[in-house]
Amino acid sequence: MTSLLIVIVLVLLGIAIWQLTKIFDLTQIGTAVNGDSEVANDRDNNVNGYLMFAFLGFIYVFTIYSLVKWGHLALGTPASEHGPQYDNLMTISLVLIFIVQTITQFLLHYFAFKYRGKKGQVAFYYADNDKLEFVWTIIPVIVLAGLILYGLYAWTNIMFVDENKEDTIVVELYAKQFSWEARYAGEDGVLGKANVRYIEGVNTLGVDMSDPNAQDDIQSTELHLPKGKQVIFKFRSQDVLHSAYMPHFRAQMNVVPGMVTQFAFTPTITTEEMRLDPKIMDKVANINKIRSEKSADLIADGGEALSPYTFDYLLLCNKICGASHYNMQMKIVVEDEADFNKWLGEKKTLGAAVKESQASEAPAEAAPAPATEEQEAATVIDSTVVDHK
Ligand SMILES: [Cu+2]
Repeated sequence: MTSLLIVIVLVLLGIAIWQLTKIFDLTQIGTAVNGDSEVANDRDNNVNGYLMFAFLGFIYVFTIYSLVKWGHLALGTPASEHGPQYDNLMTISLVLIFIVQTITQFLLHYFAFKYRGKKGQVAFYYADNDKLEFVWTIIPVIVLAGLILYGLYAWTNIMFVDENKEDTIVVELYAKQFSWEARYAGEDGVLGKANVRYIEGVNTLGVDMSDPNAQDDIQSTELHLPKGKQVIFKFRSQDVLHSAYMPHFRAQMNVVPGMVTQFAFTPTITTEEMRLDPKIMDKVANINKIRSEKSADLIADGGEALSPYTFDYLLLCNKICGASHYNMQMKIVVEDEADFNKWLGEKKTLGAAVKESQASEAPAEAAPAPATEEQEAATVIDSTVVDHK
């Protein structure tokens, strides 16, 4: 320990002496006889001027290279009704940023080159120019105002939910560390009330079973959506802040504990149709190429080959919510309405599921009891709550 301290002291002493000699060197500026001082001369300025130009070229070339090399990683064909509008806003913003960046970077580096230091050249004093200031203020104002207005228009369009619109379905998405569950409102189109305090056994979403609207609700661990029908999502969280992210549908909404958030969209492309989309086919082929290369390595090591990947829509969590956040996802299946209805029809309603589990657990007990005081006091975070009787 002592020797380490001695070494540190010696190193610091060395740095101090080195710094002192530098200060001494600086005091000698201007007194050098041969002109070999630390002050930049014309040659240094020229080198820096041309380096500025080279850097400008580097920015342009790298931008183009990035677009060509990674451009295909963008999201691809939007699968919801509002998707194209969203993509349009994104494209307009990117094109504007691209134009402004190209021009301003050119000006910045060109002027740095043009007005590089020259021996005997003095800076020109130029106070201000009203006309010039007016132009470079008013142009960004107009462009930004236009962009913001268009953005607000698109946002209201996307976020507007016509609650009275017929032929919609209501789906609740319930987030918890680290999985999703879905609940369909059932025949009546109304979700039953819910609270974490009611979580018990098969009732994993804490639905209030004394609410008449809750009886026909249907729970699922896979999200099925009918093509061409507006889906109103209601988001709830059991524990921490999550974010429901459905990139193919250009949809994202925060999922906040203690409140219900909402988003609605109409899916326009079924899973089967999307699998035939050229961009998706390219992506799948690329992923499978990587997987087969990996499989070859695995087999060489005596392991098992990876199964080939097929495309599926996904619901992902987009807020870092804990250790397994990266794997918090749910498969989304978009299908024709008939298939969707068939799938939903085969599922048990929550009322039936709760009754069934109660019958098998405690045959003596009759109807589902509303939450008792004891249940209210139960730890809400623990979803493995079983029996409070
Ligand atoms: Cu999460």
